[in-house]
Amino acid sequence: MSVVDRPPSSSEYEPRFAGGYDLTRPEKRFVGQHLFVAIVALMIGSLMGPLQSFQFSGVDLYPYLDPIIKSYYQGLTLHGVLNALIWTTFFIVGFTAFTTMKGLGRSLSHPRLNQFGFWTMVVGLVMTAIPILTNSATVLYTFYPPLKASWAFYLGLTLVVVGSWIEGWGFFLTLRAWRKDNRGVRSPFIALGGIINAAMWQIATLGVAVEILTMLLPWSLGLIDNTDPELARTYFWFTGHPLVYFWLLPAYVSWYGMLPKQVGGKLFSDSLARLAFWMFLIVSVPVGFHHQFTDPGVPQTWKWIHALLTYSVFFPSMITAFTVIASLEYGARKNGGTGLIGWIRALPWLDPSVAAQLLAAILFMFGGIGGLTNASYSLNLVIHNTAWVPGHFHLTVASAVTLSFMGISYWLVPYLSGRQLWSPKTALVQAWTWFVGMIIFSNAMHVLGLLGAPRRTPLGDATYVPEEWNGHLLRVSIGGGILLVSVIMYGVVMVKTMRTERVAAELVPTVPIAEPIRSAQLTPVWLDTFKPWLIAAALLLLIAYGPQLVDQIWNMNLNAPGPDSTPW
Ligand code: HAS
Repeated sequence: MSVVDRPPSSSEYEPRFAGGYDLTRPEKRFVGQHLFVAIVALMIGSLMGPLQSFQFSGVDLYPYLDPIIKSYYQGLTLHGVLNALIWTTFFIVGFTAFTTMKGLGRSLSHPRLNQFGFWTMVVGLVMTAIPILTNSATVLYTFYPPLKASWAFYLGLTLVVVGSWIEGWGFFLTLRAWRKDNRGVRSPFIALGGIINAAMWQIATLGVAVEILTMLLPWSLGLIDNTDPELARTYFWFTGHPLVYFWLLPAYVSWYGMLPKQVGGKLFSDSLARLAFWMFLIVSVPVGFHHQFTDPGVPQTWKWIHALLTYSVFFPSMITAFTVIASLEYGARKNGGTGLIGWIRALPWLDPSVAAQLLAAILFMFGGIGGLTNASYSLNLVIHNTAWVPGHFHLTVASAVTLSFMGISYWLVPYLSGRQLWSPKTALVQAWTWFVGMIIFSNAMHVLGLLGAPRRTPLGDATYVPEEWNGHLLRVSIGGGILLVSVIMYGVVMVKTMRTERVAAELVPTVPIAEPIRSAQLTPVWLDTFKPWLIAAALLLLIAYGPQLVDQIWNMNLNAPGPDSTPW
């Protein structure tokens, strides 16, 4: 049997990669700082998740956490903010700094600007965390008014966003400098993909920036007495839906631009990869009303337009499914894989980084199908505000994204730290336990949603629940328990990796960068140019949001006072 006939065993695990520019020690440290904050946030936030899931089957551990965590909702806020907002944002910005430098083969053009952005994010994180921990910001990660938080929570989140903008400017300036020196050359995909995501983020976060600065911050400071919950929700979902693609696109950078190399193949189509990213830039934002199908203040026509646009954001994911699977198949067949689907076995399943990302993508197929269900107005009326919705987003942000980021960190952390991954076998088991735990958890949540169980509710406290819920509530707890074990394993692998001795440079994993099958130079120029796509994004946004925003702002109804005061 030749070496290519079988996947490598976990002891042979060694990520494959292209050479090129090696980041300097300070640059590696800078990226590593982002990852450090991200992983610490994930670990703390993730401890809260299983507590909620145990609560569902009546095992209430919250009283044991008093006085740190006083209620289910404080725990849920910590879970949502740390996992959905902080782990993701810090990992994404750090990873984008990495792909910008590695992809363009040069240092950041304005490193001080990026450092300033990073520390702004850190200060924002601390400001956000203090009121959550002191129970003065128990408003969940969507912070809808009239729930009111301390002003520090809103200001802190604003700083996290502003810091990520500043880092984004650093990435644009670096790309601009690279383009000046490389006229006529197509921008390397991994750098461009990350920077398109940063551009989309700058547009997307305008909604939440206006919401906080014009409404929530002055309100929490006592400068205005009331808010308009409907307008606040419109601003929030202007940002809230593209937020999910801000989470997803870095995983796509890896699936398109790195994973094919890890499986021994090439990127099937550079053009399709770029097309998918540009499509996300234009259609990610004007879909927010699909979160507001049941809001009385939004006319049906606008809900219909946004539902239609939501189906258009489905296409770049279908392009991704096609191109990534084709790239994987190309690699697997090169490794001796045969058969219509038999080639799947020839993928290097024992490489924990590859396995984590493949499992993440498989779960995403189901998360995507659930997303399309949500987007249908009629079906949404059945599942809105039920346990189905957390079922959906645990397959997407907590699987497609989080499990991919874990997989990426299995080569990235060793590369940055100059060490080897500690116990690839444990890392492999971690990826599989996440996969199994998430299937049990999410499936139970989806079913509970269809049976009418509400989301964001400590169901274990109900004195009566329909009998048919009971088995599923238990499955939620079992899934949550497996996920807890898995996240602890992830933490152990990361800590132990950082505690191993540094190894000689040639033993350190290098960066997997996939070459396209057909030279990127043959990709049309319009797939490498920001201008037409930014204009299209602005126009579509104006059409899809302009009239409704003008109407809602014009008829602003500041009628929700919220609680009298906040503790500080
Ligand atoms: Fe969603 C609610 C619609 C995608 C996250 N979503 C949420 C919430 C979150 C979230 C957090 O229309 C809750 C917000 C809250 O707290 O209220 N979502 C969609 C649609 C998509 C979608 C149409 N969502 C995501 C992603 C998320 C995310 C991605 C995070 C990262 N979502 C909704 C709607 C709601 C909603 C409504 C509101 C519900 C309500 O009423 O409250 C689409 O983008 C999905 C398209 C994706 C696909 C899957 C393509 C598959 C791929 C994998 C290929 C496989 C490979 C593996 C490569 C069609 C690309 C091969 C493996 C081998 C071994 C060969």
